[in-house]
Amino acid sequence: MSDVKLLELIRSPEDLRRLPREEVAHVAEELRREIVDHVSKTGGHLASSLGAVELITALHWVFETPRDRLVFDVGHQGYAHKMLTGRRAGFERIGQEEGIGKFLRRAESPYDHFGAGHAGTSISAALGMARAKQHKGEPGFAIAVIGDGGMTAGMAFEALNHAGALHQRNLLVVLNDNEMSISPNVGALSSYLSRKLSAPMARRVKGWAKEFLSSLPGDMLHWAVKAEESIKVFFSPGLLFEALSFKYVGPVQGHRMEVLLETFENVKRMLESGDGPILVHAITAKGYGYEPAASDPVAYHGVTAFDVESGKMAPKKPGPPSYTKVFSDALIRLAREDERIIAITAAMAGGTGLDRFEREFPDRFYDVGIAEQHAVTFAAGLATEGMKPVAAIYSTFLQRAYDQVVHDVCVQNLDVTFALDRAGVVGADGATHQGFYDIAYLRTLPNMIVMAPKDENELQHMLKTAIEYPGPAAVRYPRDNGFGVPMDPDVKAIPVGEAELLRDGDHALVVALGTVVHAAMEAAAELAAEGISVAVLNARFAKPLDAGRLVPLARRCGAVVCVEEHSGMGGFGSAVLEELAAAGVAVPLRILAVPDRLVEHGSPSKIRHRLGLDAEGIARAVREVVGSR
Ligand SMILES: Cc1ncc(C[n+]2csc(CCOP(=O)(O)OP(=O)(O)O)c2C)c(N)n1
Repeated sequence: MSDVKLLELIRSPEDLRRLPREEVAHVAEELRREIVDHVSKTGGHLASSLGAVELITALHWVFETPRDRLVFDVGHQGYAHKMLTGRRAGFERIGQEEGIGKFLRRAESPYDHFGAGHAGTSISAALGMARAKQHKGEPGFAIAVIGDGGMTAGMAFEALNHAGALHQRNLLVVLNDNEMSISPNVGALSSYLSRKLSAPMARRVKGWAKEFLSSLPGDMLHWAVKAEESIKVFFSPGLLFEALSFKYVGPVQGHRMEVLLETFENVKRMLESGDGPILVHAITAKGYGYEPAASDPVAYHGVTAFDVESGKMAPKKPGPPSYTKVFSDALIRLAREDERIIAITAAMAGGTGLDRFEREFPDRFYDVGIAEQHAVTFAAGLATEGMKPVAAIYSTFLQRAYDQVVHDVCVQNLDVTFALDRAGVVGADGATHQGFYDIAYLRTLPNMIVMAPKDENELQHMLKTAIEYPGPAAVRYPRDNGFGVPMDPDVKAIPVGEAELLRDGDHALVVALGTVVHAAMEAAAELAAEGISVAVLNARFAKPLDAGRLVPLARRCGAVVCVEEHSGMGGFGSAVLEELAAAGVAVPLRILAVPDRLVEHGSPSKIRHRLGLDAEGIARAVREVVGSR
């Protein structure tokens, strides 16, 4: 067990602020040890949280939280914040039922001023708070802590632009720059911020440049001023922010507590005298202070339980491949045959399995940064030129690019494939990451087709179907391992809109979409033993529906249960209802889906059980619907 003398005294940031300055660094050390200790048992976001320990501790010590609003981008780096704000005990069950969340949530603590999970929101939210304080005439500041990855989100720039225009004097942005997103950060901004030249060296070079310039003859003055400016641009990452009307402070060493305390104290004084908005550029290292995480921050971004001594995580249990892996294998195969296929990710190369595609086709792979909106319109642009872009974006993150899907892809009927990983229950990541809305937000769009495979074998066929389909097509699949079904050696497109009758029956029809088809088959077998004969239709497509199969089956069976791992409102079951109503089929019908409330973190199987999305729940619904006739 780690040695936590000081942390025992800290129930809130007020307790931290009572400690003398020279103790603050020790608090950070204890926090770091405790984070490693806890996460080694539960899993969680390790490298990012370790990289932000000093920043968080220093901010809480210098600023008057919660009067001063601390807003974290994503919130995955905020474990030290959780520990300093009375949630140390909660780490025993982080990400599990009844435990604290992996991200920050307003419901969890009065110190969590803004919940998140998705990147790029912190500056906008903090600006709103800073502005509200100004409207209400209240003292204090709003502070956004954002990573260099988060800063690649367009929204972050929209907020900087607005804050600069407002000259928001009570706003502080802390840029936690570790040159990493989940993978190494990408983009021109990242290169611009990168500190290949250390600050002292930049100063030396600037000094040298000044001397040189002052020795030039007078008629070259104009040139000299311009040259001096361009040297500044070249060596100071601050000019970008200064152009947006922020005062730039940095770069500062983000793990040296004395440096941070002094910097934030100065910055606080500047804010008090109306000098905001200010951006502090802190240079940090992901995984800092724990060797295994520091040397492999990609692997230690999100970890399962591990051994502290060796850093080793438990080896993956042998078993069927994940849907993610099946997707990337299938895409690589298809790309070998079709040079037009281009793969796009928004900062999730590892998560979507596209890192493997990149290894084989580096020139046909794009990581655009945390920029889902751009990813979609970039794909649309590629499609106008006859390429076959595949945008692999988690169901939850595609929400951000809704208008791009509508306006840029669907309205122009462009040939873009959307591979929606993490569709359905996500488990420990909780409400912000559940993939419960994609069918609803996609099936309403003209030209779009939407499908979900019943197993990993069907996923490869669906990917081919989507890529061959000449318009927008989406395939949704879960964060899971497959069932271990045999994989067909030949990948073949499925006729668009064709469902598959897996089992015939007379008393009820279960229409299922996606991997819940397996639970539906189990339920049907169980019900057969009770004398209830159930037909199971694997819908395959949420749009277009196979009305030719669905309508006569529903009419004959006289009772229907629809099953999907998605919100019941506007989802697949709703689509079935619409179709049956249009055909004049009025039979008892139940939609088994996610109800109209948030589903927080927890184990996926328990969540599915609670929602009735397993064989037991399906059998229960069938009995009810048959009994209600
Ligand atoms: C909109 C959105 N897309 C993708 C993600 C997945 N994601 C979580 S953390 C992260 C990297 C964030 O990098 P950075 O902001 O630099 O923080 P660091 O982990 O490096 O401290 C990404 C891409 C997300 N949370 N939100």
